[in-house]
Amino acid sequence: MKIGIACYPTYGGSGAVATELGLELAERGHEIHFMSYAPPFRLAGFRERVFFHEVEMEDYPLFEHPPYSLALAVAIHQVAQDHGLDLVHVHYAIPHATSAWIAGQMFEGARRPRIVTTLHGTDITLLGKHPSFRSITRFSILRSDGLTAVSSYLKDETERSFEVDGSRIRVIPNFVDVELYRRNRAPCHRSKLAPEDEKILMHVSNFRTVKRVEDVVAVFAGVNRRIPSRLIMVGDGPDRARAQQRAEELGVAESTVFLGKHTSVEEVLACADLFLLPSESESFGLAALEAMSCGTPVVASRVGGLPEVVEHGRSGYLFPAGDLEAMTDGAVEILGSDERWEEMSRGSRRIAEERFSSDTIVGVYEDYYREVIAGEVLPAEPSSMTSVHAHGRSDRAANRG
Ligand code: GMT
Repeated sequence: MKIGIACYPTYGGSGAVATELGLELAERGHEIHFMSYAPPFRLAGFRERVFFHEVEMEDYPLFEHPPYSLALAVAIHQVAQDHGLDLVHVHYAIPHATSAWIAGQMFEGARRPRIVTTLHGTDITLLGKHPSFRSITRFSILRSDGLTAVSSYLKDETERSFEVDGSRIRVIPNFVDVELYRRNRAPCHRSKLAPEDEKILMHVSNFRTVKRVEDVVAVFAGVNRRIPSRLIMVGDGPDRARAQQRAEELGVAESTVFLGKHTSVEEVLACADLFLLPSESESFGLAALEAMSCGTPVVASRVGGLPEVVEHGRSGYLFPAGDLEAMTDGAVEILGSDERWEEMSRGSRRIAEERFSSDTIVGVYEDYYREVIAGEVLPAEPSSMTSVHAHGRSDRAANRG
């Protein structure tokens, strides 16, 4: 298949999933065309059958905010025409699903590529609900030929808040390359991150408010009072300064390292003894899965899709968001006993291998694409739109040419 992928290039889960998916699909013989305003952060080195198309935007003094959504629509239309794309897969609904729909309209009845939208999280749970985006988000996702969500939680949320018929949303969970994300990797950086007698706690994110990075520091401070340890903070974003300030206030600044953005997180995750993800909301928690694949147990919030990834008592512990005392006690329990840690580490790895391996999940995406291209997947239109639905379907049939 010839597949276009539109995603955010910045440090974040949706761009990471889009890129890993594209690269895995290229390995399987598909031709992949990434489209974004910059190369996605995990897209490095030469890969056969992989192309990147930078979305060009004219900087004109009239624009306070250049209309990226329109430029992306033009890019999708152009790349689809030039390369004969079978399908365009957009990651994160805003604005990608809308741009893809506009691009589809630009074919004016000629054969157009099918459009698949994957919902990742705040495109539904936060940003998508905002009055300035809700109607266009709903409209655009309803017009995608295929619609997926990264967890059952996110599917239910979409159904509830956007009145989308849930049976039309396919849950395809995020995945991990279990060969790349594993414990005993060479070279091992552990000795460079912490002295041998200290446990390593780690957090990876884009440091947005929803990640509660100050809680990461507070839980670490509690652990540090009881167990010699070090906190490695990977990533960057708006709340980094607050986390640094909290580390000063709690007297753990010297034991806390802010590594900044890292494109090969597998190298550092493999050194961690515990992963902390105390988020306010999390539709999946890709970073937790990547840690688990490295045999690193997780202490996280029991929110959103996290219980679908982290099994409480088997791969770590889940507690209500903000319950710092429980998180600290859970972390100390895991780190305080080698036997308990080994058990949880094995459990984490096994869950990643058995349920979330890229070998399995990428195949699920391939099958789904084939269903969408064959017209076997119904678009996610609700029954209240029946007449539009019937009209839309005949248009689509004509478009298939
Ligand atoms: O929704 C976001 O905040 C952005 C997105 C991203 O690009 O980082 O994160 C979401 O997508 C990830 C990949 O599917 C999920 O692992 C994250 O849980 C999800 N973030 C939230 O739901 C807050």
